[in-house]
Amino acid sequence: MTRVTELGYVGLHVSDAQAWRIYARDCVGFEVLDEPGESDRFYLRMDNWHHRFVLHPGTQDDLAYLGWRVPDAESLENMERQLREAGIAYRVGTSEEAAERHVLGLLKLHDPSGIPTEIFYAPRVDMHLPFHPGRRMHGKFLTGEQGLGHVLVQAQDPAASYRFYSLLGLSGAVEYHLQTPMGVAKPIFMRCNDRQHSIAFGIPSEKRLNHMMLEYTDLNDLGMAHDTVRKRGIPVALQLGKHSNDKALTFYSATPSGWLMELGWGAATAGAQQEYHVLDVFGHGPEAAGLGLDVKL
Ligand code: MBD
Ligand code: FE
Repeated sequence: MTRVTELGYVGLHVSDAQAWRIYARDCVGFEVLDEPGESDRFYLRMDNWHHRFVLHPGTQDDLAYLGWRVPDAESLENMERQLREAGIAYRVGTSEEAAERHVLGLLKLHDPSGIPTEIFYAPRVDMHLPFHPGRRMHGKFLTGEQGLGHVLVQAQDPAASYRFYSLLGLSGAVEYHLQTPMGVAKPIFMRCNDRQHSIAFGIPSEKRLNHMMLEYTDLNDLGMAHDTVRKRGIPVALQLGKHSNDKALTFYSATPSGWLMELGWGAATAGAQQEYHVLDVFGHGPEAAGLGLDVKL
């Protein structure tokens, strides 16, 4: 079986590009990149990849696409066969579409909730343009073989999403039973490398994207992000706390698009055996309600 190896890139529709540029630089530490002749979009960098995020300014505020990496052209062909045999509709991206994403090849399809999904190989890595953070940083973003982070997305039918992402080569299970205003949620967490999870779903969400998680290698960078978010009065949905599954110290604050950014540090790598939890280790106390994560952690 061919498996995706990481969540490699993410596209976002954003309605307030200027707010995003400021937030990305000052709060998170992203490098903002503008390419000549591409006034309809801009990029966010976290490492030496050409980009990890593409922001498409417009009227919406939601996920535009998720990009999952496979090692090489042969793996992409094998993935194609895997999708065909499972009866999943997909399209081979044209060379123009590959160039648009700065990759050498890709497939385009949709997950069962309609989330545009791309499977690609060979991202452009700009070794001549080493990552230059938008604000001072003590360390780096934890990417590499663990991909850019994780997303919690909408799943109208979690069992169907589980089957879909399993077909892409991710594995996982229900890892929490959580109290929500709408009853007990049983979110599923799925992985494709050492990162404890690259995608999760099963918490009711209005937007395609509930939150995005990025991880710093140095606790001081999480502290600086937290200070900046607090100084600017950005709403915090869940205060600093430590998750029981990935053991990461994180907090969740609102992005200029309304969905949440989970910034973290210190996650453990994925264990071999499944377990589930009903509460977190400590913290993650609720603060600003109505941002999509009114769960008791
Ligand atoms: C996570 O990253 C998360 O977002 C939730 C809700 C629970 C455990 C880990
Ligand atoms: Fe998360």
